Amino acid sequence: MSEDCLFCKIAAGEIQAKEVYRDDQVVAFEDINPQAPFHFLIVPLKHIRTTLDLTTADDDLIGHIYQVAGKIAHDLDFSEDGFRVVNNCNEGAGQSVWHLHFHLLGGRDLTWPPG
Ligand code: IU
Repeated sequence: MSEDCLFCKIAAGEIQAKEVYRDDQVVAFEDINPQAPFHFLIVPLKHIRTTLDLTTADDDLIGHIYQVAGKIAHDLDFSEDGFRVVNNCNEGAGQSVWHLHFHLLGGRDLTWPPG
């Protein structure tokens, strides 16, 4: 756990979030500023600052995150209409919280390319 990291505190249960999924590797919760009818953040319990800090030791974790994304979309019944998994890496791409997270978006038409 990293001191003063919001998502570490949510992962540790010290700050409440509207959780939709949790296991021994990740927690997923509603984004506080949703950009789609379904907008969740899938966050590893382990503190990783950005995508650039991943190592081969995290390969299974990243695979697991994608599997969890599909499970949430399926369980909440928006998988068939389409969904998107997004990771913003560094400020230029819009990263604002410095703990690795994946946005899971669905429930509306998602345009391409993203802004
Ligand atoms: P970003 O890719 O780092 O910009 O995503 C951070 C997300 O975290 C963003 O969509 C925020 O709305 C969201 N968020 C949140 O859900 N709860 C919070 O307390 C804070 C940010 I601060």
